[in-house]
Amino acid sequence: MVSLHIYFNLTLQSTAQTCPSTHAKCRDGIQCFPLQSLCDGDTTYCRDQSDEDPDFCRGKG
Ligand SMILES: [Ca+2]
Repeated sequence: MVSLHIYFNLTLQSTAQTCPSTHAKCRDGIQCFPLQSLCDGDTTYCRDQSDEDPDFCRGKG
């Protein structure tokens, strides 16, 4: 399990990328989500659902 964890971290780093200006990066640092998907209840774009973070989305909409 330890080796899997290391592999996962290396994969995160090697696939790190910038997002288009119309997108923001999910908290996992890999996926990008369209800004219009922020706090819309749809978790399609971020596996970690960071675009639906309750603390961030509270007070929006
Ligand atoms: Ca969303």
